[in-house]
This record gives sequence, structure tokens and C-alpha cells, in this order.
Amino acid sequence: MKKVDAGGGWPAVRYVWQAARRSGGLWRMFQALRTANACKTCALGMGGVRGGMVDELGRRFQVCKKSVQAMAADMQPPIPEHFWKQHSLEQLRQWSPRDLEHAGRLVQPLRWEQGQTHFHPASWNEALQDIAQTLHATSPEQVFFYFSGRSSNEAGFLLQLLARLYGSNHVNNCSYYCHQASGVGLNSSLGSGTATVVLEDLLQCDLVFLIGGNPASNHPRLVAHLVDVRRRGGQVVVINPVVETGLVRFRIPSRLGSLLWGSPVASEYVQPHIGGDLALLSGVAKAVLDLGAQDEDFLRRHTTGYEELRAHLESLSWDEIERKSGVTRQQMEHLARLYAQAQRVIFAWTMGITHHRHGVQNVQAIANLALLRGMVGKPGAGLLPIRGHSNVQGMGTVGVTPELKQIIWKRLEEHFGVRKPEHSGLDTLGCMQAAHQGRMRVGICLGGNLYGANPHSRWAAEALGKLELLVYLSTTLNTGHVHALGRRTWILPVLARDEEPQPTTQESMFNYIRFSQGGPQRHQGPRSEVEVIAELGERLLGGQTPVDWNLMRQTRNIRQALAQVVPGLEKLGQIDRTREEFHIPGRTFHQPVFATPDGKARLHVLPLPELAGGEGKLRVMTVRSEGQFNTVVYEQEDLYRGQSRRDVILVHPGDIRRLGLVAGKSVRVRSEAGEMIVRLEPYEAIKPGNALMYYPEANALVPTHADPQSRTPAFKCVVVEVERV
Ligand SMILES: Nc1nc2c(c(=O)[nH]1)N[C@H]1C(S)=C(S)[C@@H](COP(=O)(O)OP(=O)(O)OC[C@H]3O[C@@H](n4cnc5c(=O)[nH]c(N)nc54)[C@H](O)[C@@H]3O)O[C@H]1N2
Ligand SMILES: Nc1nc2c(c(=O)[nH]1)N[C@H]1C(S)=C(S)[C@@H](COP(=O)(O)OP(=O)(O)OC[C@H]3O[C@@H](n4cnc5c(=O)[nH]c(N)nc54)[C@H](O)[C@@H]3O)O[C@H]1N2
Ligand SMILES: [Mo]
Repeated sequence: MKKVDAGGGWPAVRYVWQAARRSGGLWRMFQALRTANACKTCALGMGGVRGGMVDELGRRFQVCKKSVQAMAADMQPPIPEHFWKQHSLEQLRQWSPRDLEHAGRLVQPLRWEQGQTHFHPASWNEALQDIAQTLHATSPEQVFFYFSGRSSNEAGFLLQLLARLYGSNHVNNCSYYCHQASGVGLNSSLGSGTATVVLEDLLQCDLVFLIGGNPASNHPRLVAHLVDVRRRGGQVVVINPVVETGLVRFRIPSRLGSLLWGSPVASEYVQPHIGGDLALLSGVAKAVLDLGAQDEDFLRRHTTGYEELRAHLESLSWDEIERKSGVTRQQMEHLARLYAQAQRVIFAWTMGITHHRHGVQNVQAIANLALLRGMVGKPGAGLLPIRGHSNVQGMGTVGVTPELKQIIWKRLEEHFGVRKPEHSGLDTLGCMQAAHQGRMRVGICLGGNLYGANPHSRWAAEALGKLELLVYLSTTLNTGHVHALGRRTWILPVLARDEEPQPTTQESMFNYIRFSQGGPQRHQGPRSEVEVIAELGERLLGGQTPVDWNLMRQTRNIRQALAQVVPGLEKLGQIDRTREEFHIPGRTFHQPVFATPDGKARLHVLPLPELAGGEGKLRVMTVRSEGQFNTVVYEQEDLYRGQSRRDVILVHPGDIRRLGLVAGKSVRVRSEAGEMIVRLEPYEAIKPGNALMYYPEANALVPTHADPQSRTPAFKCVVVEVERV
């Protein structure tokens, strides 16, 4: 298949048109996107109280293909009752993620028990009664709660409150497979774990480092900002082992000139090895010192650890840096010069940085480099982890984490009589490991696809299969529902954000709290997430705790609670009246005063990790194509990488020769975790020594190795052997 020459453009426009037609026409789609709700896809922060498609600066018609994709999925007709008689579980297991998603909206609670051939529709009463009874009979340390990042702050807070009152600390969210390394890394450097900039800063910077991300596919609205940096005469440095088409040129559909001719994105494109970023960033930092371009005054006044970092960087040899990064000294010195010439620099990154065993150190290395020139703590400059799910950051803020800040525990106790459960909470991978060892009995999943998201698919299915009870609250069917069932499983249908009968709130990657108004219910049957949780709370804990679960059915009451419990969310207390969306205070640093005890940022000395792999092996990254949203695959083809199918491994032609393989033929790819037979595709755009496969399919190969600090699996660095079959 021929690769397109730029990202965005007509294919995106055509897709929108087709998706809209399937959903009842362009006008109906437009009306749906226009409602005052936060966009459902990434966390860039579109929509909210000022209407859909409005960004955080109030600019209109900010929409992308993904918003339409997600909306079209929610606008589908319901899955009819006879579907569950017609299709056995065995049949549904043959369906692709796309077929499952396109089956329609879930509208009835479904029950399955070990040994049964089909799912059975059941009543809400049966479902909630069974779940409450099972929880009653189970020890809370054997129950975990997994949250995706699509649900509201209100649902997230309420379910974690239920979990703690019930006695479980095993509360976590998809961030543990996503940006957790950013949170841990930033906290260790700045005392706060989120972006230090707001959207406006992006409009003022003159250099952006974009590291380990493909926003042309995954955050298309961000690319318009990168294009604008170039227009202002600024620079965009992309660091990525793959030359991604849409990061070279992008056609912004809403700008005619750009749509026709395309706009340049990257001004420099540097290709390290997979996992080579820490060495590369250290090399650039060393070259900054060689140039004398560091801001000594800033470093002395606002940071600690400068002398140690300096000594460490000076002691590193260029040989080691070049070997471990895969980038030449000249290239790193060139980047250092660009950096030295810029006044306001933003460092942005995604999964290419976090999905490694040294993910936290990668993030610390980015913070080090930014601090060296005083690029944190002033307008137009700073650090920007580009978040995935539309409310994944909110989940962390409202307490969907195994551990909570002391002050939140204290307030939960004061307001709701929560006594801190004695056992320590497990992160996502920890819960899966415990389940596999038979130490978990019940799992409750608010959205997401815990199976599809997991490394080592076979192992993940085994782990979930050992649970006595598994509960999914979902909008549509996904692979987890058919491949990873507990001995008894409930699938409960819930409303999407824009169908909620009451307002909800979400938080963007710029720490901005948005207010979604909800809207009319599209189908009879699904219930609001908050209502389901409150009902379960009443059945499980009613009368035993100070929480009035009936009051908690009102999202405004949950916002009152959030305002009282979570520092920074005080304004949620009035938001129903004021409709004022807001930035969470204390996170954006426009002054060099940091959230650490001494107010100073901390520099870290980071030894350089060896590259993974070795003779005859390849390092594989598992990534998304533009036609999917996480485990939901909408399209088989990847236009930007010129692929017509997904069961492939993309390898540099030089490696194909070196390994004695034949392009276009089937190969066996073997890792520590498993093997897959896929087609070998030659791919010039990847750095030799490295290869690319598609997530979620390639999770069959990803071992469960994780970063010890953030516990994020190394999804981007799987060592494999490839052989002919
Ligand atoms: N259309 C669409 N949009 C999405 C999503 C989606 O699935 N589809 N998912 C959402 C979510 S939850 C998230 S977290 C984000 C994910 O957004 P991204 O992080 O952009 O997504 P990935 O496809 O995982 O790819 C990461 C990029 O990292 C590069 N990379 C891989 N390994 C390395 C490395 O070692 N170093 C460097 N420097 N780069 C590397 C790859 O070449 C690829 O370009 O997108 C969000 N938005
Ligand atoms: N190999 C590999 N594995 C990875 C990654 C990778 O790059 N490579 N990326 C990781 C990352 S970054 C992430 S974030 C995870 C993603 O992990 P998850 O967030 O767990 O997975 P999703 O595929 O986003 O979940 C999609 C499902 O959410 C449900 N859903 C959608 N909207 C709603 C809603 O409003 N409410 C409720 N209750 N449910 C809803 C639908 O049923 C849909 O099928 O995967 C991780 N796994
Ligand atoms: Mo993510």
C-alpha cells in the first residue's frame, strides 16, 4: 500500500464524512459534537461548558477525526436482545475488535458463568444484588478496582470512595500503563506530577522538543500548534526512532492552504534507538554545558543537585553516549545549539518515553535538560506530558490511585468516616500479578479493556480467568468481554458522557477542569455510571457508613464532596452555579517556585542504560495506528505508514538482509512471552536495529517487565528474534 505524503488532509475529511453518514448524517453528527461536553478522546481539552469543539482559549471548531470516531461509536443503535441468543461466546471470540465495537451499544446487563456457551441478559436488580452479595462474602484485600480514563471525576471519586469504605486500597487506573512514569518523574523533579504549562504557553514558545510521540495520529489538534510554532519562525525538534509521516508534513483540514499543500511540522528529526532517549538527552545536556549555555543563576537559585549533575555529565564519554543513543555527537551538539538559541522552550512527550523500564529516568532526564536553561518557571516554557484518555488525569486527581495524599485520607475520614484500609494498595500490574497467583477474587472495571491493555495477553486472560467475579461497566463490546472472563462475569451497560442526565466534570492535560452538561439518553437501558455506583454502595454499605448513597446519586453533591476533600478542587463547590471552568492551582509554574519542600527543583544523576537486545535480535515497539483508539481498532490499514494490514512486523531493509530474511513473507516473531506469525514488511522509516508492531495485537509478545519506579510495563521495548517459517 502506498504511504500518503502528509498527515491529516483529505483522508481525515473523507473519514469524517463517512462516519457522519453512518450515524445519521453530517448535521446529526455536527449537533452531537456541538453539545456542551468535553471531547471523549484525548486529553488535549476540547469542549466543555462553552460548547463542543471549543478549546481552552475559547477558539471554536476544534475537532478531529477521532472525536467523530468516538461519537459515531456512541451513536450506534442498541445491540438487540436476540443478538445474545444468536451469537455464542465462541463465535464472538472470532470477531475482530472492530466487529465487537460495531455490534452496537450495550443496553442490558449481561451475565456469563463458567461452562455457559452464551451471555444471558439479566435485570439490573439481579446484577447489583449478585455483585453486592459476592462483595459481602469476600475479603476486601482480594478485590481490585480498575478505572479507564473515560469516566467522569464524579464517577471516579465515588467508586474509589466505595472501595475504601468497603476496605480495599487496590484502586488504580490506566495511567499505570500510560503516563505513570511522567507523574513519578515530574514529582521527583518538581514536586508536582503534571504539565507545568497551559495552552497559552504553547502559543508563545519558540522551540518545542517532541519526544516519543506521534500526535499527528493521536493528538491531531496539537499538531496545528506545532505548525504555528514553525510559522512564527520557531523550531520543532522531533525525537523518534521512526520518521512519522504526519510529523514531517501535516495537512490541517480546517485551513484551506494547509489542506491543499500541507504544512511543515518538524524542523529537525532525530532518530535514536528504541530506549536511547536517556543517552540522547544526556548528550544534549553535556553539549549545553560545553557551550556554556546553561543558566547558572537559575540553577544556583532554584535547583539542587547541579554540581553532581554537572560532574556526572562531564564524566560520560561521547563514545558511550553515541553507542547507547544511536545518535552522533554532531547531531546532539546541533540540538544543543538550537536549544541554546531559543528563548522559550517546551518539552512534550508521550509513550515513547514512558513505556520503558527506565521510563521515570527518561522523564527526569527531560526535566534536567529543561532546568539546565531555566525553562521551567516562566511563561511560554515548560514541561508537557501529552496525556492519553480524556479524563485520565482527573482520575489521578480525584483519588483513583492505590495510595492517597495524607491530607486526602484525613479529609475522607472527617467527612465520610473512611478508615484507611490496613493493606497497601496495588497498582494495575500488581493486581494482575496477584490475580494470576490466585490472591484476588473479584475485579471491578469502570470502563476500559484491562485485558487488551495488558502485556502478555495469554497470561492476562489466565489472571482474569481465575477471578470468581469480574464486573465490567462499559458502553460497547471489546475484546476483554469475550477473551477475559472471570468465573462469573457481569457486563453492565453505562451512558456516555454526553448522555448523562446530570453534569459531570473532566480534567485536561493542562490541568483545566471542564464542565460537561450531559444530554438526552440515546437508548433505554444503560445507566449513568454514578447511579450504578451509588446503588451498589447502598446495597453493599447502606446504613453502615456516614455516606448517604442516595445523595450521591446527584453529581452536584459529589462535586461538593470533591471540593471539600481534594486540595485544588475547591471551585467545584460553586461550579454548578458559576459554570466557571478553571485551572487547578499550584501546578502550572510561571514562577520558578516549585512544589518541593524547599521550593527548589531537583536535578537527577542518571546512569545510562544499556540498549536492550543483542546479536541477531531486534527491539520492537508496540504502537497505535491512526485508525484505532487503544484496544478498539476501527480500520485495518495504516495510511501514514503505508500498511494495509496489522498482522505485520515493520523492519528496516538493512536488518532484513542482515538477518537473512525475505520481505513480504511470513515470519515467526518470538519473545520471552510468546510468539506470533506475521508478515515481514520492509520499512525504511525506522532506525535499523528496531522494529514496529501494532498494539493491542502484539501484546501477545510483550513480557510483564516494568519500570521499578512507576510500574509501567515496557510496551515500547520488546526484544525479539525473527525467523523464517
Ligand atoms: N487516534 C488515536 N489517538 C489516541 C489514542 C489512540 O489509540 N488512537 N490513544 C490515546 C492514548 S491513551 C495515549 S496514551 C496517546 C498515545 O500517543 P502516542 O504516545 O503518540 O502513541 P503510540 O502509538 O504509543 O506511540 C508512540 C510513538 O513513540 C515512538 N517511540 C517508540 N519507542 C520510542 C523510543 O524508545 N523513543 C522515542 N523517542 N520514541 C519512541 C513511536 O515511533 C511512536 O511514534 O494517544 C491518545 N490518543
Ligand atoms: N502493547 C501495548 N499495550 C498498551 C499500550 C501500548 O502502547 N502498547 N498503551 C497503553 C495505554 S497508553 C493505555 S491508556 C491502555 C488503554 O487501556 P484502557 O483504557 O483500559 O482501554 P481502552 O481500549 O481505551 O478501553 C476502551 C473501552 O472503554 C469502554 N468505554 C468507552 N467509553 C466509555 C465510557 O464513557 N464509560 C465507560 N464505563 N466505558 C467506556 C468501551 O467499552 C471500550 O471498549 O493500554 C495500554 N496498553
Ligand atoms: Mo494512554
